[in-house]
Amino acid sequence: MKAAIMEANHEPMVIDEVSLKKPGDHEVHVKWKATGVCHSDVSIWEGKLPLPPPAILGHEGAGVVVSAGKNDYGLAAGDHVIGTFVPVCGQCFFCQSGQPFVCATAGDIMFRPAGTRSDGSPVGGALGLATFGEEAVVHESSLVKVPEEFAFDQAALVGCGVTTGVGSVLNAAKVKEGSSCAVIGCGGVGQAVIQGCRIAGASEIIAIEPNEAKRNASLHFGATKTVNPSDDDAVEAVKGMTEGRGADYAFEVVGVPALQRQAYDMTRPGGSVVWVGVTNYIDEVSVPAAGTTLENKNIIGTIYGSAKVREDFVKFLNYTKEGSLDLGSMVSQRVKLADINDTFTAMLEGDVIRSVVVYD
Ligand code: CXF
Ligand code: ZN
Repeated sequence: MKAAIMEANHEPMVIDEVSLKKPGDHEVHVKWKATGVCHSDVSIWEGKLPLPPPAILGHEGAGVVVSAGKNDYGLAAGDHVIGTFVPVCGQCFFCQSGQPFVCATAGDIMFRPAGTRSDGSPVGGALGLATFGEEAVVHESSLVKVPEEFAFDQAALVGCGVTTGVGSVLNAAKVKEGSSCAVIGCGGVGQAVIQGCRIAGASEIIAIEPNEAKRNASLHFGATKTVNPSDDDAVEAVKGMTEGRGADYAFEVVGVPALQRQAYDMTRPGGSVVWVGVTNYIDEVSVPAAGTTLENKNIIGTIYGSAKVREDFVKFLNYTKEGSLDLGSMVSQRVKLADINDTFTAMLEGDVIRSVVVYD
């Protein structure tokens, strides 16, 4: 099968043949039908998130099971699946405590080798999924079976951006109806946060984003007001839109410490600051210690929308059927695998919400 291989950080990925082993027990051979290109793929490519080359990136995929070894989920040829970039073993302390998004097996499975090249050398794979290859042999914990009725390009987005964004609102922050929400960063995940706030019934949704096209898109997804942080001080702007108090909830969806602090500063006393974006590993952020206690500010970190993916993937797909979640408009462009490097350029230039690679 063909795959886009990152041979070195910052270098264009190359399309090459990769052979997969046969699925053993607890493994599943998947033919990906579509994969989103997520900003975390770019972060891995830039060396900001650890994954040594050579490796097949991609972790936002939906596809069809080709064959399966003996497995605990009854997965069999023909099943439609979405990859979960945090595997869910169902057995560990965290899975059993209702927090599968920090499953103890994640570290092992996320760095599984993906396959071998024609010279016999091994190639790694991102987050146990390697969706920038046409096919993959993955661990059973990395897949969620979904109904066949959903389009693959939209189902793929549920594998990362949609679940991260919508889940951070509904599962982590538990946004209340009628509340005010500020969202810093309106890429794919940010727009999903905005949609989540709309679904939760927030009455004010303030989108903070320097890119004009993304600000305009945010209005389509549910933002009630926008702020261009290149023109205006975002903290003052949000306070001005919330009777001077600050927002009930502020989401940081970029992964920059200074913006995490801004989210803190634009949150009202008693409100919740939600850190969705992932910073570089070595970054730290400081907030007022006494102020946090005295103003009763809640700082919430959330990974993967704090989702129970085996329930939430289907729940979010059903929102699209009911019309409350618009996934179609999140797909900015559909491309072939050969165009993968262009999707990185487009993302770095800030022009797209989501590029989706569609496989034959
Ligand atoms: C990230 C979170 C950090 C590890 C890689 C995946 N989430 C979404 O892209
Ligand atoms: Zn992602």
